[in-house]
Amino acid sequence: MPDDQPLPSPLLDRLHALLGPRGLLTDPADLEPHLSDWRNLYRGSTPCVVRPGTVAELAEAVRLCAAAGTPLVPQGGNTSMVGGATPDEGGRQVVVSLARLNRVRDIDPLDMTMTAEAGVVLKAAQDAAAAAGCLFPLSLGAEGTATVGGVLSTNAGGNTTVRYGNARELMLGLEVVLPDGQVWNGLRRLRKDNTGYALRHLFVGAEGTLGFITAAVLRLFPRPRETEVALCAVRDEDAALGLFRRFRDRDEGAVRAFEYMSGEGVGFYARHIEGGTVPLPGHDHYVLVDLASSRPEAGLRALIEAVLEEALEAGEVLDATIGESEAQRHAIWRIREEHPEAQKREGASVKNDVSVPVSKVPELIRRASEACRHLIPGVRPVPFGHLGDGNIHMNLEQPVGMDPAAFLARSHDIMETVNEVVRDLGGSFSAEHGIGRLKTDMMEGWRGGAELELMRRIKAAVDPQGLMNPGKVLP
Ligand code: FAD
Ligand code: 2HG
Ligand code: ZN
Repeated sequence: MPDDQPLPSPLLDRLHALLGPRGLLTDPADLEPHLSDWRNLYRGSTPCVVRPGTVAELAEAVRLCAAAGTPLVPQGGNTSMVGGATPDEGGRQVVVSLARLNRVRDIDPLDMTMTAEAGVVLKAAQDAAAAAGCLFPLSLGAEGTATVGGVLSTNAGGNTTVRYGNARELMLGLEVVLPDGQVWNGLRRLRKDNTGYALRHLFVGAEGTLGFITAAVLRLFPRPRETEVALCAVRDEDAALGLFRRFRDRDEGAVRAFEYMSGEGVGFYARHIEGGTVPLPGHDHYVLVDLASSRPEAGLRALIEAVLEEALEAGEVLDATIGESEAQRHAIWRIREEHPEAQKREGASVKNDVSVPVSKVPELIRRASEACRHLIPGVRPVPFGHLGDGNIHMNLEQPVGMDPAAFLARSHDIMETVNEVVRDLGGSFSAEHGIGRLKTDMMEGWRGGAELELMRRIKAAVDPQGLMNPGKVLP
C-alpha cells in the first residue's frame, strides 16, 4: 500500500469485528490523548487506537495489520521523554494501547516473582508487591502513569537503580507478540536459564521496534524495615560526589537512592509546585540521600548521622535535615520528584539525559553548564538526577524573557554542546529515557559502524516488513 493512503476500510471493519467499540477507538476526541507526548515535542495523527483486552486479541489484530502492511505504534502510559510512543504525522500509523492488559497474573512471595501484564501501571505493580509483603523497587516520577510494558521497553532506570539496577535487571521472563502476530511465551521465572541467545533481553530497551511486550516476570525483594531520607545542602559538585563515596564506603548496600539537584532547580520547585516549601533554602547544590534496609535494627539513623557529621566537619555538607516521619520523608522526595513538572512550568527547556562514569559527574556538570552559557548567554543550567548511577539530566532552561520558540530552535546546538562534553568524558548521549524519535539522528555518530549495522540486521530479521514503531530508535 502506498505511504499516503489512509487505513483501508476492510481492515478497519475486521478490527472492529475483532475488538468491538471498547477495543477500537476512532472518535477524534478519544484519539486525542494518544497523539502527543508529555513534553509536547511531537503531535502525530492516527486513523484509530487499538486497545486489545487479551493477548489473543492483540495477536490477531497484529496479524491483520501485518497482512495489510499497516505500521503500529505501541503505547503504554505515554510518558516517553523522547517521543517514543507518538505516531508520526502521516496518518497511517495505528496506535496500539496496552492499557487494558492490566492484570497482575501471579505473585509468588517464595520465588520472589510477580507476573504482570504490560498495561499494569508501575504504582499498581508496587502496591501489589507490597500487599504480598514484598517490594518491587523500580521507582520514578511518572510511576502513577507509566506501565510495566513501557518501563521494560525503555529499560527505565529511575531513583533506585543505584541499588536494584535498571528495569532489565528486574526482569526474568517475557511474553511477546511478534510483528507477524505470533505469541512467544518466555514467561520463565528462573534465576539461571542459559539456553542460547537471551532473547528476552532483545525486547528490553527496544522501544517497541521489535514487538509488543504483553507480560513479564518481575523480580521482587524483601520490604525495607528501616528507611532514612535526608536533604543535604552541599558545597559544590565535588562535595556531592564525596558524600556519595562516604555513604558507599560505610555501607554500600544501604544506599537506595542518591540524587543531585541544583539550587536553580530547587528554586523552580519552590516557585511552581503547590505547597513547594524547601527546608534548606538558598543553596547552590543539594543532595537527597535515601537509605533502606530490610534487616531488623539495621542502625540506619546512626549511620546517616555519623556520615553527615563527618561531611559537615569536612566542609562538604553545609546543612542537612533528616526526615523524622513518613510525611517528612515524602516531602523531601517531592522536591526531587517534581523537578520535571517545575521545569516545564518555568518555560521552555532542552533535556539531556546523559551518563558518564560516576567519578566524572562534577566535571560533566561544570563543563556542560559553562559551554551552554557560552553558547546562549543567560541560559539557565538545571542539572539534576541520579548521581549514584552517573546519570545526570543535564537540562537547560531558556533565558528569562527569551521567546520559547527561539530557544527551542537552538535545541540541536544545545544537545550537541552537552554531548561533546559527554563524549570527552567517556559517557553516553542516552542514559535511561531511550532514543525514541528525538535522538535517532545521533545514532550514526555514537553507535555507527558494526554496532548500528548489527541492530539493523536484528530489526530486519525480527520485523522484515518494518512495521513496528517506524521512525524510532534506528535512523
Ligand atoms: P510509553 O511512553 O507509552 O512508551 C515508551 C516506549 O516504549 C515507546 O517507544 C513505546 O512504543 C514503547 N512501548 C510501550 N509499551 C510497550 C509494550 N508493551 N511493548 C512494546 N513497546 C512498548 N524514565 C526513567 O528511566 N527514569 C525516570 O526517573 C523517569 N522519570 C520520568 C518522570 C516523568 C514526570 C515523566 C513524564 C517520564 C519519566 N521517565 C523516566 C520517562 C519514561 O521512559 C518512563 O516514564 C517510562 O519508562 C515510560 O513508560 P510508559 O508506559 O509511559 O511508556
Ligand atoms: C527524572 O529523573 C526523569 O525525574 C525525568 O528521568 C528527567 O525531566 C527530566 O529531564
Ligand atoms: Zn531520571
